[in-house]
Amino acid sequence: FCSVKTSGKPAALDPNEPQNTAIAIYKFNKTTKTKSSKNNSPSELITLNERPKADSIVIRKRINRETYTIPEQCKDCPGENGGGVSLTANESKDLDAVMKKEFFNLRASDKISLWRSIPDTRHELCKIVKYPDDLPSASVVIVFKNERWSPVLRTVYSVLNRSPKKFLKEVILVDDQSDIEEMGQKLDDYCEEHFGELVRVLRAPSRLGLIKAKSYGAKHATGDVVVFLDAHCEANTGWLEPILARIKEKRSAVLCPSIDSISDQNMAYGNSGLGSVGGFWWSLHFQWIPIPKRIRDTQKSKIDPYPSPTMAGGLLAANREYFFEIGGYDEDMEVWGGENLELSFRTWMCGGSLEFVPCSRVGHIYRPGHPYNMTGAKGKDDVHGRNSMRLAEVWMDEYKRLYYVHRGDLKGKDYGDVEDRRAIRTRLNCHSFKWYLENVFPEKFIPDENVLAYGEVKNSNSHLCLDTLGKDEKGTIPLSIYSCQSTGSANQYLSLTKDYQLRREDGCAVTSDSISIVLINCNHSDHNQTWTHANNGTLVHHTSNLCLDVEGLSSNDQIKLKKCEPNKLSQQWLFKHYSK
Ligand code: UD2
Ligand code: MN
Repeated sequence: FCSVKTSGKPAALDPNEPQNTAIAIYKFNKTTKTKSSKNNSPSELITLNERPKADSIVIRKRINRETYTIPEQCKDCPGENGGGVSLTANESKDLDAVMKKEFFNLRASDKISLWRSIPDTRHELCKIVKYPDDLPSASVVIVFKNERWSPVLRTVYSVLNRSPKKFLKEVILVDDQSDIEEMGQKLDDYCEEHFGELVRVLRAPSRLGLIKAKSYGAKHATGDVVVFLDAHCEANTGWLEPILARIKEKRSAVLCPSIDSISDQNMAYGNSGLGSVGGFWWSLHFQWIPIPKRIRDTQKSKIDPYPSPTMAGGLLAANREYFFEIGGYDEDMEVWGGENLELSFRTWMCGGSLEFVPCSRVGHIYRPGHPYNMTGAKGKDDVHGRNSMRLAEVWMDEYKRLYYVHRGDLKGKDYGDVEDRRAIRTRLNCHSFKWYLENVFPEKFIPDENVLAYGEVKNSNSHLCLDTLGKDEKGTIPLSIYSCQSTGSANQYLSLTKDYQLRREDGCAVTSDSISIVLINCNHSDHNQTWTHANNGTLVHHTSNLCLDVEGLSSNDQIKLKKCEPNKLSQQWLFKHYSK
């Protein structure tokens, strides 16, 4: 089918321009139908033959923002007050297929009102703060690729209905070439009818990937502050004012609301508390960590914004001009990943600050996968790898070596041109990454600095090395053995610290049964985590007084503790590097 909107004039970007319409042509070719399309549920998939042009933004009837009224909430609907939703047996039919495709429970989401109530998860103190009347205005930019109707519209409603009208300039939806019919013309029509000028829908000229799509949205924004949200969020009561107030106070503060969780299983809204900051793994993945005491100590009140070394990436706000002054996003990063650490490092290194705002709360559906293709033109199937390589090469100085410990395979690979990005460092006279580590993130463990020994740990009498066998960095993981990889491998890279931890990044070796070894979260006060590397080569676990021993073991086995015997070759170990 085909739907055409016409106007005498090309689209104008200026929302103050009193034009009502712009050309937007969509030709849809139905090619696939999913099962659920039979009962007219919003799961129909189509292939779009031709996209509307980049700037064919639908400028709508000038509905005065004052005429937008908050719809009544549906008191008896499922999911109210942030509750989880249960499905009937019939509704749960083929739910697995839905979960596999969407990576969250779309059926549950579709049962919930687009404008539902959620618990106010703010700390009590937040509720009595009085914010100034003259805060800067905000443009909320929401990018989406293959996101579904109900979570996207619920994001929009939550923003419109929980932001003071006078501070909300606009909501900009950027469609990054979604393959979902309802997110085309139907979305435009719905927004036009319900929100008027408050919500603009932009169509990406080509698949941009989330990083460029955010940039694209921000470039079209007109508010003083740009706020990015993912397209499956719910903004909570009073979420906007504390952000705007802090930016008014400090122009160079890049701010993140506290991210509450919305269950991917049943859409229950959960309070994530006040306890975290962002960190990173040397593999350049994001990590949540508890707020270090050093940071807590700087807060006068526990509801004050507090510094965080990094951000998760999705939910953030910045003075719009400042955001572009410090370099916006790296537009050669593709699809997904890396931009959050890049912006975090850059903000800190170039004179700004990255802060979490406890009184601003926004829920987000964490999904275990992506409902879109993750292939980039340059980064192919490893867009995170290439994006991270760009950020390491530009921002991490000599510490990029630690990324390449994880990604030795990327060494020498093409990561595109980064001269423009390096020019930002020169232009803004930014600090070094070493400065960042020392001043912004002193808790970050550097595996090869200030330690007794590091690198692969080889048994003297065999070709076997200690190895984490590719297990994730998070949680408890067994410590095993595997043939030594002469080219180096992050799985075999351990450190012996000056306070006697045998560790791999944040995982420290312990035993619970005096036989097998696991890596658990490092804790300096846990004596179970201390080891001695004796002159005879043994690795002695302090509390059990037993030694690591490969006797009788082969590749892939978990390493064992045995009674220490001097001169027993299977108990003798050699680190690749010893500090002088
Ligand atoms: C997290 C961030 C996300 C981004 C990402 C790293 C949170 C809550 N989310 O991943 O914002 O920083 O880490 O890059 O911190 N999208 C597009 N085009 C694409 C791909 C995605 O527009 O090609 C949209 C997508 O529909 C969604 C947003 O970008 O609205 C973020 O994607 P996600 O939700 O899949 O990312 P997430 O939460 O896993
Ligand atoms: Mn997300």
